[in-house]
Amino acid sequence: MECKFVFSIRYNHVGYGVALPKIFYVAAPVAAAVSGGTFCILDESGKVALEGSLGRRGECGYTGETVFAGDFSSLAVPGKYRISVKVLGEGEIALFEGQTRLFEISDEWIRRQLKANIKSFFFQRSGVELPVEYVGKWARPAAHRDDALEFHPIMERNGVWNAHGGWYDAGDYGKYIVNGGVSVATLLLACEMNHGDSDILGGKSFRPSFELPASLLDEVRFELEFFLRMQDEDGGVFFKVTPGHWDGFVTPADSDVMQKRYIMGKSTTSTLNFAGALAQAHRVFRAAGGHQNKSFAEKCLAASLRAYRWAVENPKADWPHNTEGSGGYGDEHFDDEFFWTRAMLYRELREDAPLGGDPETVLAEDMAKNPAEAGLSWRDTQNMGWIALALNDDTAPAAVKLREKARAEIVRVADKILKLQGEDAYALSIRRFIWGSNGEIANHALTLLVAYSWTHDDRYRNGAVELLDFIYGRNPVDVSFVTGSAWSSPEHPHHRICHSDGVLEPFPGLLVGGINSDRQDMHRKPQYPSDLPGFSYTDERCSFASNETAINWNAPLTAVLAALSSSL
Ligand code: 9MR
Repeated sequence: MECKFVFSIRYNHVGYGVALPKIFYVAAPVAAAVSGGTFCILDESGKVALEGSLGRRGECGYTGETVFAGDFSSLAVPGKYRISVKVLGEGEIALFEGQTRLFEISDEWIRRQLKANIKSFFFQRSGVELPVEYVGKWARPAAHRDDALEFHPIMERNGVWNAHGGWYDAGDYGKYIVNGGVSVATLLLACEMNHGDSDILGGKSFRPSFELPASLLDEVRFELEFFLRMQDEDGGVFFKVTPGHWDGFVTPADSDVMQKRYIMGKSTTSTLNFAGALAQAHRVFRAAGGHQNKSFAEKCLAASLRAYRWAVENPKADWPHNTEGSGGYGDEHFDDEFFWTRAMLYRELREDAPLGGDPETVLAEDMAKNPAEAGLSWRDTQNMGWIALALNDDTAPAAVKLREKARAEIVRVADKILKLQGEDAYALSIRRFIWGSNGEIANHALTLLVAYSWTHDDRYRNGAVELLDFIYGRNPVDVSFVTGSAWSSPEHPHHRICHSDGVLEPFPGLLVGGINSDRQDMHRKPQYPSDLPGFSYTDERCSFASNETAINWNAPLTAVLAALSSSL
């Protein structure tokens, strides 16, 4: 199939930060004999604000393009601008002339997107009414109360269980502890990081500054209350709440009438996702101050400890192999989840953490077994452990030693990310477009900003900004991947609520999975624009492999925007 893109200007469709890097690309067909090019930045009235020339960045294997770059970082006057380019061939013949739409130079757009992103979690709430004063035309009645669910037949267990609340995972109506755990933990990290590096315990800073129905901390608590309900009497944590069969594109209220929902499974991974997230919640809620937060923090820590003990006694409890009505989130490697939990418990309890041995020795073994990755994922969670230790402000010598080691490890992967970005035409650090590639990209940006939080090395922050540029439009498919963020944003995400609520536009602030060269949805006949891997995205409801939204992709984006906005 011929690629529909010929020459294209690829840029951040939303905006660029005032004092941050401002780089755009021009993608040309490889066959075009480009000799160079020039650009100018025009302000809203068409006046030239800056002029420059294009430099060759390199060939892009996954799109079949040659990519050129223009840099207008020195333009630091807030306002609305467009880019105008002229690409030249041999003999100075113009091969292409074009202009972009208007975009912003401001810091405000970063805060605006942060707010939208936080609010998208409110939109994902299950079991409660979303009133019109908070969500306008997207209001919906309470459904899926889930307060007296039977156990799925595979569990062979009688009785009912209250699993009220929590976020829907994605475009489906399932609620999962694996994935919910890494998502809520990432948002807790956003609270920690937004507080500035001298005081990493925070979360409070969101309260006065965001005119949301709930602050980020309140939103996080909504999920954590659901988590607490998912803990069994013996300390183990149920795996998921699932409808009996996959829902159609119906509202939560209709799904409630049409389908029975169940509690399903209890695994080592779900129990450790819970334990890791709740130990971190102890830190964040205690630091938020106030009697209520403090007693909630204590409750979280006690629940975390009970869960950890269960996991130690049940170190190989498998995930429920049933995907008749919800996703699998199957993971057979538990070392990373153990490390995550132990690091979090150590940060809260120091030497008293019941890690089955001297905590420093146990953690040193965990570190050796679980090298950091460029980013977190629902499956590979060890970075949570590394980050907890790296951000530990404990001045005890053992904690300082672990902190230094963790910081060096995070800097190692951050440097690797930068190197990979430097070698890629679109400044990406991923080497394959998987399901949820935007989540992976956001997670790499988060690693860079974690490294930035103590190094203050601008290269890390700049790398993160370039990854954000990709998410907001500087990509092969010319899409700003967050709903409602720009003219090019997804309009038809694979999301049951968005497609059944009778509102034309999807709720704003939802990050979709993005380019996915595995295209697991081909049987649904999506119209991908080209066969090349870099064009594996389509804004169609049927494309669950490229156009779904999920909490574990939104969470790192929230954390990145939170960390970035607090660094400005
Ligand atoms: O994000 C998950 C991805 O890594 C897996 O490859 C995929 C298939 O198992 O599932 C994705 O997660 C989905 C989950 O199973 C159910 N809710 C929607 C999630 C996002 O598509």
